[in-house]
Amino acid sequence: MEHYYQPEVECAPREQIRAWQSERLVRQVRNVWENVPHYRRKMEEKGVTPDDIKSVDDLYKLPFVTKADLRETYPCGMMARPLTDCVRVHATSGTTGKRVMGFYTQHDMDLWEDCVARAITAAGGTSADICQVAYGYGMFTGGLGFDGGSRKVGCLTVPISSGNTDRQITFLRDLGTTLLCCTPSYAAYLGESMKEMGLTPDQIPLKRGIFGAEAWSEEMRRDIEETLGIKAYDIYGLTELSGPGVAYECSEQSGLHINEDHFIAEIIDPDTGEVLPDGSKGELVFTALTREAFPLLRYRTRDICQLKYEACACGRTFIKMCKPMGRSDDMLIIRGVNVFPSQVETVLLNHGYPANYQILVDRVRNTDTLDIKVEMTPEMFTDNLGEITRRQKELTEGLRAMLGLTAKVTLVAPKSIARSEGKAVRVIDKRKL
Ligand code: DLL
Repeated sequence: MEHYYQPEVECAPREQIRAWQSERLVRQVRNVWENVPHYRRKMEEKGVTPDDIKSVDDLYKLPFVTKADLRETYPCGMMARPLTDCVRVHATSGTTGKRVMGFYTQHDMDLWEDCVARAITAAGGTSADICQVAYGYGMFTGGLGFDGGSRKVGCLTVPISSGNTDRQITFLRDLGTTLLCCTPSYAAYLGESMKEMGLTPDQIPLKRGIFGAEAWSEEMRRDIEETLGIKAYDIYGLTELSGPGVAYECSEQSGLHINEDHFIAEIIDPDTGEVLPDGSKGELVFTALTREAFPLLRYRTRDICQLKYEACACGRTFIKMCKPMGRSDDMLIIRGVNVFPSQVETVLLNHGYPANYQILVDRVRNTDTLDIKVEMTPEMFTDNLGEITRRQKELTEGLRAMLGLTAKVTLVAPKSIARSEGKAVRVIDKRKL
């Protein structure tokens, strides 16, 4: 039994979706040309005018928007509406010095919440669900984005926000929460904490979870599903394009349907900017077709991804993106080798280490060092040094096979690496300091 929130859109014929996209693109390009001087300048530099854009086929003619454009025009320079027309602003944390703000009219809020409602419904959520929103509320888009979507579906919405694990578990049990929304790393942590309290999956009322805002592997999905006794679905989005709900998983759990009536996705070569053929791996670029206040065209996300064009068994006709494989700017270059944190995570999970880990990179006497701290779970904890050395060696071998690099692996006691309630901090690169 498949669930849809807006079947007339989510399952529309491909030609219809393309027609919507072309019509909306033409309108949006004109809107941006008339209202966003920075982008108009970029178009003029490229020799493009709105008359050159007649359909989706002309998209490639438009200039990209990058984080640098957002910085240059911070905070309001890419807006197409005055602040007085807006009802909401969200922002990224800006811990890396790259704060981004996004603005919304009431219309933008409505469409964004529809996207999140589609995601909740695709994950099997209905008005009978009790939805605990454990993403952070506030400037981060996770909490309030899910809040809006959950209320649209008609779920009883629990706006608990992130953190305070004991309180999360108390509400979850007292209310009988059936749907949990938070980052995957926090879901794993909640699962671990409940296991320690002696709760088995059948004693946990949860049925499903929608987790996103950071990369997580299939191995991590299996682990969360087992500990919490749920089905775990992925959701993708970014502040620049509204927040959660740009793409969402359905019952097939094999890629995330892109809300193509609102966003056009492209895959480009991150080095040359060239659009790559269907099915290639590269940088994901989005064009926002319906946003009024902050309409970005061809926005470079820095996320490395692949698009899937095959028909989906769920009946939705929107194309799918695979789980993002990392960010082009998250990629570490260690002793000349490209390393994505997700590759390290896959090796650890394949070797049975579902808990926390941290990647530390430094440079000693002009040579990069790679140290990986891996937490043991309470069940695997031992103080037998011989056994620890054997396991560390085994992991070092596994990592060498995956990365082509030798890492120094240290197994550490359960819960000795600090937990994050939002996005996990997995990499500490001291070379940049
Ligand atoms: O993380 C919005 C969001 C909130 C998505 C809640 C899903 C759930 P930002 O803080 O602007 O927005 O971060 C956006 O996070 O470019 C990706 O690199 C990463 N990201 C988001 N979702 C996923 C995901 C929110 N499902 C950046 N898998 C994006 C992998 C993700 N990475």
